[in-house]
Amino acid sequence: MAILLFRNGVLAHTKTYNNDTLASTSIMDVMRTHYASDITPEMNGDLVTVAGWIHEMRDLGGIYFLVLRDRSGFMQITMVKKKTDPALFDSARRLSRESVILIEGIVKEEEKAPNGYEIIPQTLNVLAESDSPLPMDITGKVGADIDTRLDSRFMDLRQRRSLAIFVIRHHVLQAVRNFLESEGFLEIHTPKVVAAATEGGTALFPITYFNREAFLNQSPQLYKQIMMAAGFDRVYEIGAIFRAEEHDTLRHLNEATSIDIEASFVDQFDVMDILERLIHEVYVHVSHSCAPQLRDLGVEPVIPELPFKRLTYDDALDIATQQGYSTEWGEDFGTAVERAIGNAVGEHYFIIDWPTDTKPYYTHPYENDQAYSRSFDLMHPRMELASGSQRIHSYHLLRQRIEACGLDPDGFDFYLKAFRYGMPPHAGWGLGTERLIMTMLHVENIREVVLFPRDRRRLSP
Ligand code: AMO
Repeated sequence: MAILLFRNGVLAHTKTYNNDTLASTSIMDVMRTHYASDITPEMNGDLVTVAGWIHEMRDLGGIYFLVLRDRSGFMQITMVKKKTDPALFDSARRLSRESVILIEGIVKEEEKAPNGYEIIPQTLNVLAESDSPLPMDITGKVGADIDTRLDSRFMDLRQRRSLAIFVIRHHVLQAVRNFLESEGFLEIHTPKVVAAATEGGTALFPITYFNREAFLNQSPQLYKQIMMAAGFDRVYEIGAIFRAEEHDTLRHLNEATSIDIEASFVDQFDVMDILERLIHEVYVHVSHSCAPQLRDLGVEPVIPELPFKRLTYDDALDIATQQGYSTEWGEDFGTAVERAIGNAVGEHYFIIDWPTDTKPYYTHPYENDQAYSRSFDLMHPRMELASGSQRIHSYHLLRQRIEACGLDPDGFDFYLKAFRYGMPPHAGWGLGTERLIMTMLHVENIREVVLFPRDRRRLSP
């Protein structure tokens, strides 16, 4: 491994490291002292070491500007020809955009510079040169379609807008964890390679597990329920779910991240209460913690008011009919119907009391009218965000429902077993992380809020 060090623009020396010494020695040589955001005009005269990517360069003949970008922002590096070592000046002018450099320089207060300061370099180390032309423009001058962006995702993610989304995603999940922990939930991790379908037999990705057939998990559903039999009382998981759906839409992925909870000795209304407070908390946390990122995205999330409206399935059906859409009782709502209801309501809302047959086998029917179930969906006006229910905890009823749904109870042995030796009443929900984020940030395409999305056509990068 070789590192080239330029001192005053001249190749000062080349160091060769073996793997053992690389970590300590090379880090010393590339020790950055400041991020862009750490530097202020008041540091006028201070020596700093900054590092990052060359975002832009402007050559005015006698003066050369580099805009250096790091995770925190941009810095203007200014070289006046007459005052700069000619070798350094020339080597700076030969640099290609997006090369990674390290600069030691003096901070100079400068009103006209973007942050009120510029850096006058004393040394410049080229740590990694970038090829050109670049696979896409990230300065915002030339737009790129989503496929071009995803094909070179590492480069696309260098854009402020992309970075902002993932900083916010980090904060969303931090808020989720803090909130659920404050409500007594324990974080768990369940298997992603499984033997049985969770949500019914469709939409499974089969894989070969040694010489047996296995599947990628569609949801932690069965395992989070088993954890209720284990007496863990309140659990949550943030993890990958895999859906082999053929959809090629702006709100479906084949690999998504689900936030799942399950809680014992509660009913569906208790977990709805947790869900709406969690959504509220996430919006508050992001509004407070992510002001610069929200500015980069040009959005101001409106914190939803509590409690959320609750429509029954039958109410929702009436609204759809009033809007000119007909849905048969017992059918799920299609996209257009969902939109029409969402437009009529105009804010987050729940649809409760779904027909039992539209929901999965584990959903508890109402005791007094088995055609309806103790179930709910949480809706944003644009789309469904979460679904959940009171679960069946009786072994016999669950077996019956599995059979009634046309599934073979023998395939669910490991799950059903947990219901035979003391399963408490329980309820829970699954919330799509990507849908929560895309609706909060007014992002059109779900692929934008996933680092490396998996959809019908995309398996790489
Ligand atoms: P459901 O299948 O409704 O319920 O999934 C829950 C939530 O996960 C998100 N989601 C998806 N997001 C993007 N692309 C997909 N293909 C996709 N599929 C699902 C949605 C959805 O509302 N086991 C139940 C949950 C429960 O009852 O606890 C379940 O998986 O936001």
